[in-house]
Parts: sequence; structure tokens; C-alpha cells
Amino acid sequence: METNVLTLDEVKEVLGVSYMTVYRYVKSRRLEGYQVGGVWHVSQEALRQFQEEKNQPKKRTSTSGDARRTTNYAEELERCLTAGDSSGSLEVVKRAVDAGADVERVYLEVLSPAMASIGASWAAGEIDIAIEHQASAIVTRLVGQLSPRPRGRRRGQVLIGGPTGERHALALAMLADLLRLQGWEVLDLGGDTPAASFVHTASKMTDLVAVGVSLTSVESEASAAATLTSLRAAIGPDVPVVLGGGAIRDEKHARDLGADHFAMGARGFIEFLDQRKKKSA
Ligand code: B12
Repeated sequence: METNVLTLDEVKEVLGVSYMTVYRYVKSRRLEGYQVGGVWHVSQEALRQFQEEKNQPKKRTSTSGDARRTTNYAEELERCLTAGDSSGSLEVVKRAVDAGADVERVYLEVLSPAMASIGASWAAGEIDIAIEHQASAIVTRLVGQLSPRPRGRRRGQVLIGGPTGERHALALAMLADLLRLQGWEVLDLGGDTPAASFVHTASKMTDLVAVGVSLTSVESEASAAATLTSLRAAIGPDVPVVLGGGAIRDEKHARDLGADHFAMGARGFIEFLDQRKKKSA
């Protein structure tokens, strides 16, 4: 690692806060960070600017209290997940919901940071991969329980999935729900999906607005590229193929692998779909 670049674990030590707090700072862009292969980095310069701004006296807003609360739930959830406590994990989520957090906030501010922190502990050699499997299984059940059941007319269809070898299906399950909450009809093929299955499913969808291919593990870059090539050859030019997920750095990276577009996170995908809909209206 370059000496002027820090990981979130190093930033956490400098600031004297938890990993979860640093994760929230970068996710909310209060602290400028960037991902390389799904791992967050922060430059010394960005950290210095952040520390300067943090030292400026400023008014407290009600959202800062809110933000602190979801951070607390994320930390509590991480403890329950690491201990393999599924009923405790459900309790934490229920309390977050009772305190007013909607499904989107629970996914993005409680479940995701807890999982990211578990991933960082695994990468630092602090926990065994078995804990990560256990945590993933518990969170998958929580997502099943929280999953919205949207009613009314849908805005169009979106197909999502991960290419062969890509096992991070939890990211897709959460992405699917976050899109459903915005009125999209989502067909989620899950992880490890052969290119032929993407093509088969896409060809049967009658109101397809976009296809999203998810890449979390850099190991599956080649199969993502093959999937994008197959999809591009099989579906019409008016249906964009979007690449996203933790392993995709930027638009150039996505296009180099054969995608039409890149979207940053679930919110980026939602904005992209909104714009498509507006253009076609
Ligand atoms: C859970 C997990 C696993 C589980 C997955 C279980 C499951 N059912 O999903 C298991 C244990 C199987 C696993 C395995 C591995 N993992 Co893993 N894993 C994670 C962990 C801890 C959490 C991932 C997660 O679910 N996050 C929650 C979701 C909701 O967040 P998200 O991924 O950011 O997804 C959001 C956005 O990215 C976006 N999005 C996702 N897809 C798409 C697609 C489009 C089109 C768009 C627009 C947006 C979008 O929307 C999502 C919802 O908000 C991460 C840590 C991390 N920092 O992410 C490591 C992590 C992703 N894993 C990693 C690694 C290295 C591995 C293994 C190689 C480990 C190993 N040696 O065995 C294997 C590889 C498996 C494979 N071939 O795919 C690395 C990846 C590094 C890299 N970029 O390659 C990470 C970052 C850990 C780390 N810190 O090093 N893993």
C-alpha cells in the first residue's frame, strides 16, 4: 500500500473511533474515500481536510442524532452476527425499525456496514471465514423478513444477477429490494449465474428497462466480461447493460469489461433508472 493512502482500519486508529463510524463517514462522503477492488482507501490529504472540518464548531442537526443511532444499531448487529446470535440480530433490526428507520436505511445504514465491518475483520485476520458465512446466512434471513411486498403498477422490469463464480448473492438480494421499493419489478437471478441464463431470462421479459450485472469479487471479472458480451449480443440496443458492485471502480472500468454503463451503488442505479424512464416518457 502507498504510504500516503490509508485503509479504514488505519483511519479508525488515527481518529479514535470505531470502524463503523469511519465507514459511515466515507459512505456519506463526509470523508473522501475511494474503493479499489471493493476495499476503501483514504488519502492522507483527505483525512487532514476532514480533521480540519471536524474541528470547526458547527450547529447540530436532528439528522446527526439519527445517523449516530443507525451507527449504534450497526455496531450492535455486528456483535450479534459475530456471535452467531440470529434472534439477537432480529431484535436489533426490529428496534431500528421501531425507532423509525425504513427498509432502505436498515439495509444501507445497519445491515451493509455491519457486513462490511465483518469483511474487514476477516481481511485483517481477526475472524475466521466461518463467522462471515454464519453472518451472511443470518443477514440473508433478515432480508427475507424485511423484503417489501410492493403493490400497484410497476414502472418496468429490471433483471439483475451475478456472473459465474460470483458468490456474493446477498448484495443482489438487497439491491433487488431497494429497486422494488422504488416501484421497479425486479427479477434477481442471484449469484453464480451462467451467461446463458441471463440471456434466456432477458429474452422472455416484455418490459425490460435495464439489466444489472453485479461484481463484488475481482476474481470473477473474466466471467462478468463474458456475460456482458453475451447479453450485448442477445438483447436490443435500447436495453442498457449496467455493471456495478463493490469490485467496480468507475465508468471506465465498467466499460472496459463490456458494460454500457456503470452505476455507483443501489442509489446510483435508482438514479440511472429514473433518468431512463424520464427520457422514454
Ligand atoms: C458476505 C461476504 C462474503 C460471503 C457471501 C455470502 C452471500 N450469500 O452473499 C462469502 C463468505 C461466500 C464470501 C466469499 C468470498 N469473499 Co466475500 N465478502 C463478504 C462481505 C463481508 C460482505 C458482502 C455483502 O454482502 N455486503 C452487503 C451488500 C449489501 O453491500 P454491497 O456488496 O456493497 O452491495 C451493494 C452495492 O455494491 C450495490 N450493488 C451490488 N451489485 C450491484 C450491481 C449493479 C449493477 C449496481 C448498479 C449496484 C450494485 O448494491 C448493493 C446494495 O446496496 C464483503 C465485505 C465488503 N466490504 O463488502 C466481503 C468481500 C466482498 N469478499 C471478499 C473476498 C476476497 C471473498 C473471497 C474471495 C474469500 C475467499 N478467499 O474465499 C470469496 C469469493 C467468493 C466469490 N467467488 O464470489 C473481498 C472482495 C475483494 C475483491 N474486490 O475482490 C471483500 C471486500 C472482503 C475484503 N475486505 O477483502 N464473501
